Amino acid sequence: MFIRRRRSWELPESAATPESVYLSRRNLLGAGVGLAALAGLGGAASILPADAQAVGDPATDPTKDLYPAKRNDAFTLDRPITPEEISGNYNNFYEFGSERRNYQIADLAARMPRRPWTVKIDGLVEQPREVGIDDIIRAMALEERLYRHRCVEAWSMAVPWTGFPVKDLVSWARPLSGAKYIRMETFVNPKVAPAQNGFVYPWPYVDGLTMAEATNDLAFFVTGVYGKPAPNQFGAPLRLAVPWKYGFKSVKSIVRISFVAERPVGLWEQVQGREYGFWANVNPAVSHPRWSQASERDIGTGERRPTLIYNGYGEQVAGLYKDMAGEKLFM
Ligand SMILES: Nc1nc2c(c(=O)[nH]1)N[C@H]1C(S)=C(S)[C@@H](COP(=O)(O)O)O[C@H]1N2
Ligand SMILES: [Mo]
Repeated sequence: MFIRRRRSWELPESAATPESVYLSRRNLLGAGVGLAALAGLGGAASILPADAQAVGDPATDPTKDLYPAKRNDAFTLDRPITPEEISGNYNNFYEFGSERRNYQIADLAARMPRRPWTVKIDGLVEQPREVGIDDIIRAMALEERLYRHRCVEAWSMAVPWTGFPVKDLVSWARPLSGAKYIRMETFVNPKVAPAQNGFVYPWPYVDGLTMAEATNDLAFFVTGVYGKPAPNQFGAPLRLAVPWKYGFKSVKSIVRISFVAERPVGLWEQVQGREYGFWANVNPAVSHPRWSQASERDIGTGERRPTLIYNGYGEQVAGLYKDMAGEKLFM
C-alpha cells in the first residue's frame, strides 16, 4: 500500500510546474481537444505486450556481467548515499507522467522494453551510424562514481552511478572539427510512455552540452546504478549525468547523440525559456524566478543543506566558464 503525503519540502517542486504548461493544458481541455489524449494515460498497461515486465527487467539485462564495476575513488561525497528505495521512487521522467516523484513513474517505466535498443550517432562525425547499446557499453570501460545530483526544484540526492566518461564516447564517435555541441535525445514511443500521447510537451526530450563540457572528465554516461544495470526509471539503458548542472540537463534513455554546430534548445528551454536555459549551472546565489536556490532538501536524509556553487564541483568545471560574460550561466 502506498499512501502519498505531501510534505512541506515538496512545495518548491510543485511550484516548479511551468504555469504556461498548465494553462495550455487547461485550454486544450476547455476546447475538448486534450480528452482523447488524456484517455490514453490510464490505458497504458493494456497496450503493452504481455511480457512487457520481463523486457523491462534489469535482471535480464545482457550486460549484467559487467557489474559491479570498480569504484573510481577520485569522486567522493560529503553526504550519505541516498538509499535506492528513496531515489528509485522519486524520479522525474515526464514521458511517464508529470505526477512525478512517486511510485507510479517507476512502475510505468518498468514496462519500457530495454532491448532491442540502438543509439544513432550522427551530425558532424566522420561516419554517422546506428549502434546497438550493448556494443557501445562493451566498447567502454565501466566504472562507478559517487555523484551528487541537484534538481532545479531544490531537492538533491547522492547516487553511485556506473558508466563511462562522455569524452570516451566522443573520441569513439570521431566528431569533425565543426562540431561545437553534443545534442542528446530520448526515445519517442507513446505506446510505452503514456504522456507522449499528450500535447503538453514537445517530445522528444532533448538537451545538450558544449564540446568542452562534454569532454570534461565529470560528464558521465550512466548505464547502471547501485552496482547493477540501471532500473528503467533512472533512464536505462543510457542516461547522462552532469552533476554540476541542474538535473534537467541529464537526459534519460538516450536514442540519439548528434554532434552539431548550433546550440541545441532543450525541452525545458522550449517550454519555458525564461526559467530554464542552456547552461543551467547550479548556483545558490541565483534564484529561480519563482523560488530560492540557496538551499536544497536531501531526499535521503530529509535534511536541508546549503547549495554549493557548481553543486560542489567548481574545482573541476569553473574554468569552463571563464570569459563568458553575457551568458546566463546559472539558469
Ligand atoms: N527523458 C527525460 N530525461 C530527464 C527527465 C525527463 O523528464 N525525461 N527529467 C530530468 C530531471 S528534471 C531530473 S531532476 C533528472 C531526474 O533523474 P532521476 O529520476 O534519476 O533522479 O532526470 C532528467 N532527465
Ligand atoms: Mo529536475
